[in-house]
Amino acid sequence: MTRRALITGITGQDGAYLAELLLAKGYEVHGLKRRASQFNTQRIDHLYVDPHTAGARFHLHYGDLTDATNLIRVVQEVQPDEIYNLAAQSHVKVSFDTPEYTANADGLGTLRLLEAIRILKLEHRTRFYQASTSELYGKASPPQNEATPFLPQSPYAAAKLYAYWITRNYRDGYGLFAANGILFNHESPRRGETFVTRKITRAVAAIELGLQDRLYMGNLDSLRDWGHARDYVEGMWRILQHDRPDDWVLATGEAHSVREFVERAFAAVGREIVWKGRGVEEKGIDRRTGKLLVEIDPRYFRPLEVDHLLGDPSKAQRELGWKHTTSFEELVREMVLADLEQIQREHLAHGQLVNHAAE
Ligand code: NDP
Ligand code: GDR
Repeated sequence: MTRRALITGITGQDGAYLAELLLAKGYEVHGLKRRASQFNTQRIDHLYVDPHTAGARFHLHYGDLTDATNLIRVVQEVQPDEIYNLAAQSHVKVSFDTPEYTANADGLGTLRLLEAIRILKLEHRTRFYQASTSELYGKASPPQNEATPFLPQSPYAAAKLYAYWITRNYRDGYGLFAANGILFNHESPRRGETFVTRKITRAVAAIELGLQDRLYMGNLDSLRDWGHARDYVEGMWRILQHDRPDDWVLATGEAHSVREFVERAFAAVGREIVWKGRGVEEKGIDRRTGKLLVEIDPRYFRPLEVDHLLGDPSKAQRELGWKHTTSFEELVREMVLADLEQIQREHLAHGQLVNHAAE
């Protein structure tokens, strides 16, 4: 029997990698996508198959985590063996501007899906994965593992804390196979452009191509445990294949500062950054040319910051046989090279459009 998965957040970074993985494993993949005024399926367009094609195994459904009746209908239609709840307002800084919406989508949205499973009496059929996060640890001292107490530092993390606990409650109270993956930061060339890694790699590529002068940054000193998203979606799948539902940390076990990410990204195009000044006056200068490349803009600081995340993935290594395969250095390099290629392509396409207009 073909296994059926429903992925919420399929149009996001992780949703796209997970859909690829599950299709390669022979699953029928259903995804929830939001209606938008412009196409929002760029990350999964290569997976699209005309639904009229015989044997099509990839299907999209309109939906939103804030709309319970719609979620019940989609879950009823799909009758999934596995649900991966990846949909979320996932930007920590934006959650300070939209705290109520973030709580609704990220917190209550999880409850709505769990209730859909219960209402439809799918408790013994459908396994549920919740995209929990290292942001739950907030101010907790590193290294963080499954036993570390949570100290959330943002509306995003507080909403995800509710989602974490409601997932556990449904597991313990109703016998659902409901698991939390507590994932540390994971990135890729498909990362959203306002997260720090992608913002840096796009800027480095644009500066290298002479299309941008400078990169404006927030806090350079926070430390993150960064891995590659492709490795982490493999971990999500393993979490739902385990013989019992549980909570799992996926991380690399290595932390690097934002500053180091900036240095490595510029190093990937052969530039060395020297730092001058302190605090908001700090500047990153190109050692060879003396050009100012990095400045601080306080608008990127957050009302609360998470200083040091460093995961201990030993439980997942031991019991799931999961380990990251991409190093920090490889990740930064892959992202910079991908952005060089993408920006060149975009620029060329734009240039061609201009030429057509002139004809
Ligand atoms: P993205 O921001 O790239 O993707 C989020 C997805 O959620 C998009 O498909 C988005 O749709 C969708 N979405 C947002 N709001 C709603 C809503 N109200 N209803 C339905 N869909 C919605 O996130 P990632 O892929 O990076 O992360 C996946 C999940 O894992 C998220 O829950 C995130 O919080 C969590 N996480 C991420 C980590 C990371 O480092 N990447 C680490 C730990 C946890 P649209 O495309 O229309 O915007
Ligand atoms: P994070 O990711 O908050 O860890 O959440 P983000 O890349 O936004 O920030 C990482 C760190 O970089 C600092 N920073 C900046 N961040 C952004 N976005 N833009 C800047 O200009 C900038 N300058 C410095 C931040 O202050 C922070 O310390 C991500 C998301 O994917 C969440 O959904 C997920 O749960 C966690 O990772 C694990």
